[in-house]
Amino acid sequence: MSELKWWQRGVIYQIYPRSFQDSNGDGIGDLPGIAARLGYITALGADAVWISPIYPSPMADFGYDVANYCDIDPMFGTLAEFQQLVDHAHRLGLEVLLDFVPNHT
Ligand SMILES: [Ca+2]
Repeated sequence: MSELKWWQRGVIYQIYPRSFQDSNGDGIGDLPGIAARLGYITALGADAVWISPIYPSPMADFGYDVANYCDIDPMFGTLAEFQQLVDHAHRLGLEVLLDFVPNHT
């Protein structure tokens, strides 16, 4: 059992950002909202969070139609806010997974 990697034995909590937690009152969940709830997710016993697509997108398919894998859609926040989220997660001992849509095929 101890030879297994964290992703082989861990509990992964998947987050759909749009409906998870809005932090700025626009009605759309965002990265600061996720960051604000990481302690709660840790308390549930999760080892990692898996965040559904947060990349820039024309949103014809609610973010799964990714336009750029190297940035954050403004409705969810900024790259700086994403880095803050990752840093906060790591301080809590949480791993962070991002959705790579071609894996869905
Ligand atoms: Ca928002």
